[in-house]
Amino acid sequence: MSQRTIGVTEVALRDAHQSLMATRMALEDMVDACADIDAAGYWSVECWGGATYDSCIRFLNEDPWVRLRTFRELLPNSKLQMLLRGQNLLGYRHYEDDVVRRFVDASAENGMDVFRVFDALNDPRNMEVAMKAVTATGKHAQGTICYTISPLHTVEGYVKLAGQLLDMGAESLALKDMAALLQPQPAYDIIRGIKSTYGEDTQINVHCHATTGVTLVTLMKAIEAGADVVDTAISSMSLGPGHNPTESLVAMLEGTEYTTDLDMDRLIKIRDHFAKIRPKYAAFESATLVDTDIFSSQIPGGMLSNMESQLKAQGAGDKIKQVMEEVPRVKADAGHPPLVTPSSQIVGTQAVFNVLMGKYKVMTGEFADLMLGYYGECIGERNPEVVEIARAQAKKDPITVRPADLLQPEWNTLSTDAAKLDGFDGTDTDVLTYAMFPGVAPGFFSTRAEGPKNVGKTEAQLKAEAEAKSDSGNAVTGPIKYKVSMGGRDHSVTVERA
Ligand code: PYR
Repeated sequence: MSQRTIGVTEVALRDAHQSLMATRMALEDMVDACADIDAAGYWSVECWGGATYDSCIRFLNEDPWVRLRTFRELLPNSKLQMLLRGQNLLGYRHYEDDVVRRFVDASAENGMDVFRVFDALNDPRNMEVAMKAVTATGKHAQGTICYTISPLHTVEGYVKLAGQLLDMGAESLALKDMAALLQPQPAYDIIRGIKSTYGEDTQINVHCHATTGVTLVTLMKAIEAGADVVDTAISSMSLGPGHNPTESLVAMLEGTEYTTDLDMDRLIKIRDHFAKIRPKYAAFESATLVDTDIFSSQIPGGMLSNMESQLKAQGAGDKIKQVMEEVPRVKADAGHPPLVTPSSQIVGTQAVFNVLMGKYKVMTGEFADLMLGYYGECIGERNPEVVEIARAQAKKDPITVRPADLLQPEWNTLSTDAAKLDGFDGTDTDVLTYAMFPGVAPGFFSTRAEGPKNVGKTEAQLKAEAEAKSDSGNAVTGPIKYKVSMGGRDHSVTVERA
């Protein structure tokens, strides 16, 4: 039987720890796995972008560019892959085009190969500059379709979006299912639709999270429909709000017309490495394993835990169910955007405000911007009444132009402001760090010389905890009976904890 080889992107070094442990994994906990990852036969290794940049400077005192260069050095035979939020780069607002181009150029120069470019609203105008910049560097520009479900989202709509991404020069397409909403049949239909419309050689990469429990089957159907590459995480870094296990994919394809080029001996070594590392970060893990409520609430796992902590901070932990019901309503008012950074935070926070303070009584600045078009266009019309409230609160008019068209050149000002900061190293990459995180960068620059901080537990701490646990396992918890002999007579005494 001739077999088609399915490429695999390993996400352990980026999205797996972003989804499972709040992006806290330090570089030093990844380096020892790199030789095996490099030799395992992956199509690409996702290792940078998404929330890792923010986490590096905010929590880990790590220079993200050093992280990228280290991966480049340790993974010489691999294509390095990143997740880029289109015009938002790795931050949460739109940047002016020159800043976008400089960021892409610097990433390519520092070793990035595959740029998965997405926009939270699926607005192609917010991806175009980044995609063209990637193509200009000669690197791989991957255009992304963020998958969501709503009365307006159809297979035909996704196929049309794929065409727009191909027209702007996408070398491949990613079907990105960040909330594990992509069921097997729609995956099959979308991929067949794209391949039959634009050619069977249109490369499609499929990214699914595992949270709803259905998506290993989705990957199988996607492969049957012609998907070329799928994303998985090594088993010790998989499942829950994360991704499907790499070794399970390999096993699933046995006896079929499909195979992978992966070397199982290497996979086992990678698995064993992360099995040792993962417990260090247990404090950051969410308890979610499988959650099928996501099909109705559409709230991805990461967003749910954010909302829970927002509510608890307001002493309203009991309101979570109301908020979960409010999210789809707010999403509909906003024109049905997919829920992914930053739209997930914007919609989620507004839903919390609506439940706590009354419907749109208080609107966040970001939600007002979303309603007024400052993040781009959504598939659906925005609720005109809510647009009016946004206009009144934000004192701004709605726009229909590409949001970045309204921005003035900002590189010179950013460079001048960054140069005033203690610890600024004079590089363009430091200016980019300041551009994306002006609130966090000054603190990071001033402490950078102290070196990276590992926020996971040490091996000694884990050992002490395990010992304490096994001691408490031996400890007696229930009442104990003693035989006491007094004056030649035996008495039975029961001693119980007070
Ligand atoms: C991010 O933007 O960080 C995602 O993982 C979607």
